[in-house]
Amino acid sequence: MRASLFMASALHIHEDLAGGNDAERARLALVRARRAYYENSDWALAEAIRCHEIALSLADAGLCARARALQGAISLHRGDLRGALELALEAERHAERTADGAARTEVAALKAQVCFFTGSYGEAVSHAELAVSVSDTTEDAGLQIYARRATCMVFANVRVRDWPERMQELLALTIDSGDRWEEAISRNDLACHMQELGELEGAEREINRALEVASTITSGNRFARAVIHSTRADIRLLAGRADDALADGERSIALLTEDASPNPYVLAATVRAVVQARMALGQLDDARQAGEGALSWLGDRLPQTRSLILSTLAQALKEAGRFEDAYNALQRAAELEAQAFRELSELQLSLERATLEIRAARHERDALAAKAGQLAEAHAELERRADKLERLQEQLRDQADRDWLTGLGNRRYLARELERLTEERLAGPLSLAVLDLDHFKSINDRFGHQTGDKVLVRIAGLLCDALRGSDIVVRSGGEEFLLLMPRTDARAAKTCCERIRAAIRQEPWERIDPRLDVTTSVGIASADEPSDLEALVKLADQRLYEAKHAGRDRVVGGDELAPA
Ligand code: GH3
Ligand code: MG
Ligand code: MG
Repeated sequence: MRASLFMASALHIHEDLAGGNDAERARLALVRARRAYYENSDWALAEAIRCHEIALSLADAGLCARARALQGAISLHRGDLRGALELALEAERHAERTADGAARTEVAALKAQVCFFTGSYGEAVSHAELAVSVSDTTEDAGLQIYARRATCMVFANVRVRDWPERMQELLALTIDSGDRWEEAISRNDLACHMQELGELEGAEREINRALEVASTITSGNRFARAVIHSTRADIRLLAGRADDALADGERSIALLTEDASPNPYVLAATVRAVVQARMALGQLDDARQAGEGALSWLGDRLPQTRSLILSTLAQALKEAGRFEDAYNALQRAAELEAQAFRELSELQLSLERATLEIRAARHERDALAAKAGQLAEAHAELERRADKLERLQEQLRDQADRDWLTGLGNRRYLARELERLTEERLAGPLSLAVLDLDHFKSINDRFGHQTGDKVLVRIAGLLCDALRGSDIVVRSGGEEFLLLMPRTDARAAKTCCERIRAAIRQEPWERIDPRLDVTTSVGIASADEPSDLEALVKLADQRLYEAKHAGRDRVVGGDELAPA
């Protein structure tokens, strides 16, 4: 009946998976399997394996980690600690490569349990805390409950200070979420806690509520009921109600063994309760039979659990006066303890070795990342410096191209501009004027060199004001300037230069000195399609010379292309 019910739900899931995104569907399937594995571990295991294959084909590290973690949890549930450990380590390696909160939670929860079972309690608690805190960074209430459920037994057994509060918190979460299976198990855990505190009445009340809640679940409650009956058997044993305890224990065993691979920890604890109950009832042979039955069922698995059953049996035999049998049972128990110890040490060693390897890999990865960061920083610094150098170079070039007194371009600048204009082969006419102040030597002589400088600065200002943006003006020598006027024919150049000559003549020089007068001579050379700019400069120079000879304060040239 139950098997067919689960098969139906499995089919249902497969139908769901028919459309939509593969990874998303696998994640959904994993969540369902995670919820169901206590009650139907065969189906959940098959789902986990299937999802792992999908994860591999999608190369999805987060999904790989989750599928392996679920397989590990199921292995643990079935008592296969070694298998669980290997799966946990594989899952952890996958989880290293992902920020997936669910994957990190599930892997940490599994590692907490594995560490606990192998006796690494400190590690167990830190993984458990990690699982809970990572689950809390997600919005997933189911995951938060899962993290707490899986780590509950770690906190409780290690006896962390706040474990009773943690248990209450988990119960409240399960009630909020409306998940009755989880609520029933939480009440069971609470009842265990009360029993340990010796509050047997409260424990009985809580365990009865747990059973009530579990009974209302319509699909998949066999394991939950088995656990609850097992707990109630212990409570009733302590309360001196051996009859009731025996009934609960037998009920629990019947429910557990309906499963082909029952949880051996729960089974062994229940067998122990049954043995003790039968002893209390004076049914020594039945007690012994129950114990031996469980031992043969366990075979060579779980030596520690078998040792527990044997020491319970030894107690019973001793009380019955069968000292030799009691001694033999204790002897076997001691051997099993030693074997369990060896196995655990070996597992602990491989766990620690793997943890070290993972840490080393993480360290290496961090070191690489740090190195990459340093390189990027150095690279950025180099770029910043290169930029600065370039700016500096620009400034220097600019300074080298400029006349310090007037701020105009200098000869170097002129040479570059001439070269550029030659290369660009500008279409249209071009005019060039050479301008030289008249009798400047005598200005210096009469008014002083500083006044001469002021005149030069003012002349530069006048020239800039008179020219267009596309014109170029440079100070080509002491009191000599050169004007380059692209797309300007001779006539326009002449007009412009006459305007400049007049502006210089009319400038209120008395502002510098009341007796000061400044005039200028200009030579112009123009060409329609200039090819030899050097020749044009030479021609303008010649005309300047002519202007000087003709009496100064005049413009010569600018007639080449003038209309007749
Ligand atoms: P001309 O009309 O024939 O051009 O006569 P000029 O006196 O202007 O020509 P000349 O070449 O004999 O003298 C130019 C003078 O310009 C000589 C030099 O002292 C002066 N001079 C050159 N550079 C500067 C400068 O930066 N500042 C000052 N104050 N004077 C300068
Ligand atoms: Mg001169
Ligand atoms: Mg001069």
